[in-house]
Amino acid sequence: MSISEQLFARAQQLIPGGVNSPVRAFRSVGGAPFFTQSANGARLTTADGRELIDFVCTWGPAIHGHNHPRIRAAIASALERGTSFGTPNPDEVEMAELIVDFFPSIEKVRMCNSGTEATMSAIRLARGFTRRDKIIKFAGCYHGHSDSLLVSAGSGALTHGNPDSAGVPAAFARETIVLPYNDTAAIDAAFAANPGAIACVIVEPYIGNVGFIKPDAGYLAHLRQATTAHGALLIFDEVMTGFRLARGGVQELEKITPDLTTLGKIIGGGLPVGAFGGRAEIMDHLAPLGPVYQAGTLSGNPLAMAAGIASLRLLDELNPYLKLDRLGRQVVAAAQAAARKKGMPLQTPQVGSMFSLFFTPTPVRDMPTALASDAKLFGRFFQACLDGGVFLPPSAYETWFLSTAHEGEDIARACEVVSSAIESL
Ligand code: KE4
Repeated sequence: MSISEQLFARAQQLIPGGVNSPVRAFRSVGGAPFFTQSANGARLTTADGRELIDFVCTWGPAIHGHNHPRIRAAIASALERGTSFGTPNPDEVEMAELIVDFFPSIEKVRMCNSGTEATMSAIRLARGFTRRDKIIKFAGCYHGHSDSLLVSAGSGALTHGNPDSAGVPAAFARETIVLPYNDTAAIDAAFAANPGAIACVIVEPYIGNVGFIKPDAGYLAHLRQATTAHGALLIFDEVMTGFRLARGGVQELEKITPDLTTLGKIIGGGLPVGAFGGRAEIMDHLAPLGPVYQAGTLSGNPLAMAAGIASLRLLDELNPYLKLDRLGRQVVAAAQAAARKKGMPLQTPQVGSMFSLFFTPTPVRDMPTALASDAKLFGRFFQACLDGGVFLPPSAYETWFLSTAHEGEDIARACEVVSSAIESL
């Protein structure tokens, strides 16, 4: 047995499914997951010493590649001063100043420990601010695993065929209206049917959790107009896209100003983090100023703040967005060329360092068209890439990520592997 297999056997005795997050279990692509011993740049090294070019990038945080020396040094320096204080610390202020600078729509921000906490808290804040109970989300969007949002969710929930998780009381689910993405009539009808009852609309402005899906032209502007007209808050969940697709996320690319934004991943430099922010008049409803309670023992943790500050400062120094887009285009071009040679239908939606491959002739614009793609064929493609030394997200319904560290031999090698994997199907 390999070391990963031995570890997985032990893990399955003690951890449900042997993993601490379901999508890591490889259940939808087959085979057993490898265990990672270390990570550097664009590569993971498995417990058995195998090097893999990584297109998961720890699901988004590693935009500068793994174990970047500047981020490592920042954590090491912070570690000299201790790990957690339970009081405000200077880096929390610097992180807040950076987030407000990167996202002009954010006047005030609250740190927390995960994207789930960020979206759960933003929803509660929207309900407290508007004094309304219903929320709107979109089929396939994944905003973490809080009860109100685990309804028709994407990512691991969709991957494992339980987009409506067990354990969510019907009373909770009833307050969540789920609409099709990219359907303006549906949003208008929902507001008409629920006058004065909808607290907010939460959306992944570019979806990353059904695979990568872009909004139709004008769709986000329609969400903005409809929420304003009906007194509901517009929440952009930019946990994935924030800092990754542009300095100011999708709201900068699309020039749409949401009322609240949720963030995570990159702002922790790989350590546990989440954040939510928006207009001061809304944020000031949060305790200790206002009636909406929200808290966290490790919120603003000094190690996570140091890592995140280093990550954000690097973004400003490097301004990597054009390079990341070029690298993303390189991979999808290689995949399309290989598919064309085989006469195989392939959709490859891509913006910057986020993209997906859907094996389907139909352009993917929502959850149904994503589900119409051939997930079994993706599983075979995933295994062929892994055999070639390239690790993709282990699901047909996830976004691929790449980092500045992929530039050079790694991206060239990855394009070869992806192309030959498609040819082998
Ligand atoms: P976390 O609670 O996992 O930190 O963040 C939840 C979340 C919220 N919003 C968006 C847009 C997200 O993509 C996520 C988490 N993303 C998944 C990847 N599809 C995390 C991977 C996992 O669940 O293991």
